[in-house]
Amino acid sequence: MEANRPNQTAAGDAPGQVEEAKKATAAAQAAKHLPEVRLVVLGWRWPGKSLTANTILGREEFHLERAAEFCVKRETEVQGRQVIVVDTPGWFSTQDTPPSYKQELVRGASLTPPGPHAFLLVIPVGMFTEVDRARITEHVSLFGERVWKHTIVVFTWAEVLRTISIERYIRREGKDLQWVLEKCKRRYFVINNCIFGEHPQVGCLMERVEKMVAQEGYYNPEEVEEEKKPLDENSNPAREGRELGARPKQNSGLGLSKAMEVDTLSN
Ligand SMILES: Nc1nc2c(ncn2[C@@H]2O[C@H](COP(=O)(O)OP(=O)(O)O)[C@@H](O)[C@H]2O)c(=O)[nH]1
Ligand SMILES: [Mg+2]
Repeated sequence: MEANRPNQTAAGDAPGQVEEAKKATAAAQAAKHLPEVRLVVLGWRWPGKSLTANTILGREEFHLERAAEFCVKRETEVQGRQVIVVDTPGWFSTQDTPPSYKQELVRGASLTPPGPHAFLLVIPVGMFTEVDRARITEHVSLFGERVWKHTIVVFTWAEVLRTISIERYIRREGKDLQWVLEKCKRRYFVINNCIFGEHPQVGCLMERVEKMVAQEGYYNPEEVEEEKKPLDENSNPAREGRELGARPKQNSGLGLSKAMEVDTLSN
């Protein structure tokens, strides 16, 4: 199985792509070996966020538990770099995420000052639906639109692909998954969570992060908060009225049926 396959999209079909490829090459050359790499792991529940975080750290630092409620930060030295990983509780695949969980998710980005170098959006290889795309958009957007510039999709459960290449899987899976990848400028990485300890895949992932940082810098949560402020202030006068208007909806049949939904695995 080819488990470790950093994004190498074919370039050269269109002038735009050539430019992109040139920029990527320049960034790769300029990419600096970061002495410290700060990562936040995102995704819905159970696709392998905690296990991926363990694979990266090369140690069993994070518990594999379905009911995680809080972000957990761990760090260790990996191949000459100090790597800090924040594991997040994740969102429910189909059920509404309670506001407290969303707050906790956002808090994850502030645990690695001055801000994460990368968000790793963990997606298990398998069926990817329109709902998955909507849930990802909803939750990733909690970090502001600019978060996409700092996000790499990390595919887990890649062993199920057997002989199918990841590129073919992405093509076959269709527009929803492709949309997510486009949002991340087609940055993706296939991790093999069956391999533990010394292995080139972690170094390759770190290089992918360094390349992205050379292109995009790191994610600064304070800047995002600043961006949000004027909106919050402007929306204050209307807030009370809107909340009142929204109240009956919370008791509607739809709200109830959603509240009764159980979290189901997406694949
Ligand atoms: N075979 C296989 N199992 C995985 C992989 N990633 C995660 N798992 C398993 O899936 C389950 C959920 O993983 P976990 O990391 O706790 O998911 P989280 O809720 O996203 O943190 C655990 O039993 C893991 O051992 C993978 O890439 N391959
Ligand atoms: Mg977990």
